[in-house]
Amino acid sequence: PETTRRVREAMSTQLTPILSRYWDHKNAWRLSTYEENGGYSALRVALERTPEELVAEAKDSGLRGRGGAGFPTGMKWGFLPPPDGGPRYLVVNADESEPGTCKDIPLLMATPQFLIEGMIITSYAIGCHHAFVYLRGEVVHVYRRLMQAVQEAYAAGYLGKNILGSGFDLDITVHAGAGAYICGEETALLDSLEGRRGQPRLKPPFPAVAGLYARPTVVNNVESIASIPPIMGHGSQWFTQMGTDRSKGFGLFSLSGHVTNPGQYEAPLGITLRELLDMAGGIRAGHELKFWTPGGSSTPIFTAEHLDVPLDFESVSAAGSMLGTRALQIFDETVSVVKAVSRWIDFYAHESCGKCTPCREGTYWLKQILTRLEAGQGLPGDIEKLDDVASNILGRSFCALGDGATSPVMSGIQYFREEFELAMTTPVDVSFPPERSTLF
Ligand code: L3W
Ligand code: SF4
Repeated sequence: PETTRRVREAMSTQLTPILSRYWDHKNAWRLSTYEENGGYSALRVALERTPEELVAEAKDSGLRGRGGAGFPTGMKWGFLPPPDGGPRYLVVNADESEPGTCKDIPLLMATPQFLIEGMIITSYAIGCHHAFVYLRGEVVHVYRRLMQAVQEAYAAGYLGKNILGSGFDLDITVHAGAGAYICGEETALLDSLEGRRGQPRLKPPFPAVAGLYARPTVVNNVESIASIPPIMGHGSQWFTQMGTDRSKGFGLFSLSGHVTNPGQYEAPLGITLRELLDMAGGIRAGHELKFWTPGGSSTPIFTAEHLDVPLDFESVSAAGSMLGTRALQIFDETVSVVKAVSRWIDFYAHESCGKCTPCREGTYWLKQILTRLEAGQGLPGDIEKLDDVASNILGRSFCALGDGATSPVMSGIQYFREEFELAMTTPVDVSFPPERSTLF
């Protein structure tokens, strides 16, 4: 009830939308539009404060990383060791690749100046003079848009030397990767940015201590950094009015699949799928919800019984999944769970970087078994073997990709075991009523 009350209050007082407030304006992405809507006023205020005050403000806001793990942003900034005269870096993770996740790229296309202003404030707070954006390699249009936005910010004096006469200098480099899901893992991202093959590093040391070029580095998600200007502009108390006790503020929820109006919906954390579906026109006409992911395919699936779970970090975990990136992929009754899980496992097997055995071998074993089941040619014990292989990947992999790959398999069997049993002997396309899926 407390969660619901806070969410409703924040929505009724129209605090949200914030980041997506003028996405539909003509030329929303231009610097002039951003300034007309109050852009860069937070930077002016921030530059008059001390870096320590800004780190404290970020901590007080309770902002937690919007890239999936939910680690407290201000705490991460506070982990940097004291300045030693050498460089320290901010790296923005824009390698958005988690299946179903589509919030950072729309944000970068529509209002990239939120990110740039957030990067300047964050860099000033942590003592960084060269910040990087690591962008997913496939999205050339986003790269162009971001480069234009960075150039506009330089021309207006928001980047470069002596920003707004403050004496603070900052350069931003935008780097496009080569299109590998693993490069969204922060240490693989850093290796890739340094020009190496993108594979995860052993942690610790965490990037805060030894990151880019072995220097102290803050790695934050696009949406986390884009949330900094509103927080610094309005103050941490404003931010904490939204959300729940331990999951403060607002976020972008991406609804895709069998929903009437798919898209990005900005709302306070703690909103439920039922409420989001109200905003998005419901499940497509004539159909009903069967299963959904709360945070992308790396998070265990939910079913219709989870429609009222508050979408905050704690409540989603308590219900057996993860909030992740708030990528809500919605599937109606026409979708075969076996087939959906099989497609996701194809993805993980393809994207496994190969560094550790459980994930490199295990994802292929999962793929082989699921391919047999899809064809109705299961071998005795295949369902148990799926569960066993997944259990042996989980907790034994070098990074979160391996663990994530087990989520759809284990949760799929947990909620829809009878579909896996039917697929042992009958091909999915034949066995699966009432009609062939439109999605897969
Ligand atoms: C200093 C310590 N820093 C932790 C930092 C750490 C990192 C952050 C979170 O995985 C999840 C994953 C996906 N001193 C620290 C410290 N840190 N302890 O905190 O770290 P961690 O290890 O909890 O998570 P991670 O490796 O960042 C991210 C899930 O998100 N996910 C998202 C996927 C999203 C994409 C995308 O397309 N955007 O790939 C979905 O569920 O499974 O569990 O910065 O350094 N003592
Ligand atoms: Fe690479 Fe997978 Fe191991 Fe991560 S879990 S290091 S992606 S092989």
